[in-house]
Amino acid sequence: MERYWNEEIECMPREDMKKLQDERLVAQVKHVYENVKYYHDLMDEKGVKPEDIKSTDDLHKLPFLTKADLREAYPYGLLAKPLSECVRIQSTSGTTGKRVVAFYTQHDIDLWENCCARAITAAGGTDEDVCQVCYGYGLFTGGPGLNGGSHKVGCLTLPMSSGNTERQITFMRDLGSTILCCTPSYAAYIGETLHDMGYTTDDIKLKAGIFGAEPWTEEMRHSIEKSLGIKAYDIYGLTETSGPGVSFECSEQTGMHINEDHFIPEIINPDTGEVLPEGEVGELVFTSITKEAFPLLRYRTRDLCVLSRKKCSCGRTLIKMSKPMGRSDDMLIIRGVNVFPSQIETVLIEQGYSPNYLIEVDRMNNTDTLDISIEMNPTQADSAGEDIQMYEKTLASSIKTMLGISPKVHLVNPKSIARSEGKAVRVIDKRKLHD
Ligand code: DLL
Repeated sequence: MERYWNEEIECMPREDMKKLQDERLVAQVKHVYENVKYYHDLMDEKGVKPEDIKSTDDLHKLPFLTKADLREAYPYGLLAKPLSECVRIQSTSGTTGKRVVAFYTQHDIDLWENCCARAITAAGGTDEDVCQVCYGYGLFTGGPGLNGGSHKVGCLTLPMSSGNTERQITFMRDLGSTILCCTPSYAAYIGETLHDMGYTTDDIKLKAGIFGAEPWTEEMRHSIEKSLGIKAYDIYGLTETSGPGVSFECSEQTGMHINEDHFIPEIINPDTGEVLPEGEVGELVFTSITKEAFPLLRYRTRDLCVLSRKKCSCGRTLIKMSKPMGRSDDMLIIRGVNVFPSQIETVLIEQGYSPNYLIEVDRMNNTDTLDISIEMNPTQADSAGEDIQMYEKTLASSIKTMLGISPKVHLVNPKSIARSEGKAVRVIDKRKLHD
């Protein structure tokens, strides 16, 4: 039986949800216009007044906000509440440029944790569960968000943070953890370590995982589900809109339900800004209609995906977004061809390799080069040189079929590629160093 954290909202008829969004949007635009000079100026520049926004049908009239705006307004320029009412900051893990800092009132923390509680409940979580949270804690939103959601649901919460993987497994076994929250790449590493320590899925009690914060493929999902003996659920979010829990997967696992009572999604053409109809791939844009301290209107996430209002068997009426195919700025353009790391991941897991790989892009004699290091399977490790060359050729040809360009594939020793405890780094683009 499907369980809901807030059935009234999660299964609300579309017309009622639209009415709720209309009211909240009108109030939010007024709040932002009156309290955030930066956005007030953007609206004035575009000639839009709060009175022009009468419902969600007018959303397209508002100006976009981008990461560049957040950097320009750093640190306090987009704050919509006095500091005396703010109780927390979180920040992005970005390594380039200024960090993005998001602010929360107690109301904002509550709504965020409730969104995470919806995700945990959709994954089957109840107050009987033991929830092991191995996302990073601190400025990163993963640990604090799922920790808060887990408390709300009433799970016994293990605030492990990431790292020290053998200790994670010891706790998981000793305390009988039933739900695991971490990045998919760390979940894969935990599964690998479990088996390396001589255990099987019979030695643990896990039943579900709530994995997000980075792109991952269906093939990766199946591989994690098998190695940990669980059902793996996707969860999405970004620091700018609060953190994890903007959307979450249900039992149907065909996309993530967006918490539309808090976040209005749009899909736009990333080049022209034009709003695209449902079903078309484009850049996801969010307007947060309930946040007080850091309410972003029409924030461009740079994540590429598709929205769908197809009826869901779980009973939720919340719109669904597809797994993001990656960020528009993560997409590699190699010899003029668009390449997402996830395409390579699909091929290698399909062919029975582990999801441990590293993509290196460089430029030699004005031509882009693509080198992919992939770990051999332990059974291949003792193969003769010619056999390894044959495996490499087979992989290279499948990847060429997928991408349309030829890579150089290097099979490397098992366990020689660094494992990730948080967001995996799968790409090194050396061309940027020459620019
Ligand atoms: O990654 C928040 C989060 C924590 C989400 C834990 C889920 C679980 P940021 O560090 O600000 O916040 O990074 C946000 O990560 O714009 C996407 O590009 C990517 N991302 C997040 N979730 C997913 C997902 C957190 N499920 C950026 N699938 C977003 C693919 C994801 N990409």
